[in-house]
Amino acid sequence: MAIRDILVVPDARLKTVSAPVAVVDDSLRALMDDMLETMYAAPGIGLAAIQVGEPVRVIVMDLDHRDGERTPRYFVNPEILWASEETQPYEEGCLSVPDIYDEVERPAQVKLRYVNYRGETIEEDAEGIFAVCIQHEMDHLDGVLFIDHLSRLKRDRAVSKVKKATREADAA
Ligand code: K2U
Ligand code: ZN
Repeated sequence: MAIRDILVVPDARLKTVSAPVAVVDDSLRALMDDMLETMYAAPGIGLAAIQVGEPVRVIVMDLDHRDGERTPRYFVNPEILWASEETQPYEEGCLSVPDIYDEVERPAQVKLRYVNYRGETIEEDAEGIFAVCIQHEMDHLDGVLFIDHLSRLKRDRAVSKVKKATREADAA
């Protein structure tokens, strides 16, 4: 397993619409293992493959990895089959938009279909932080960042702030 670099705005690759996965094989499982190690090291609770530069429809997640207890989740070719009309606000962040947080409104419940680590097709309901995180990650698979749901002014300010922080870090 390896920790990979996480792409940061304004990297244009983050706008990629990722391609569906043809088969869940050992090569894909190795990528998912690297994604998980990268996510735990960040730290984060979710990560999409494009965030490590791999334009495939794969997400990893671990919503509650406290005290060393790890419960990794794997979502290949995830689809939303149904979304509630009811929405919920959540203060989101993103490993590709570091140190920027803002409120995003998303459907409170969603019904998912995806393929898991063993290649099995699963249907599952999500609510709460699980619903927030899976929708945030699925946006990544379509080249959409949480700041794209904000006003243009807020989005532009966020990108400028990250670019400034990156310049200062590179100069240090
Ligand atoms: O896509 C990512 O960058 C991973 C996010 C996932 C996430 C974003 C918003 C809301 C929930 C999950 C990172 O985990 S951001 C860090 C974080 C950690 C705990 C709770 C919220 C955000
Ligand atoms: Zn993100």
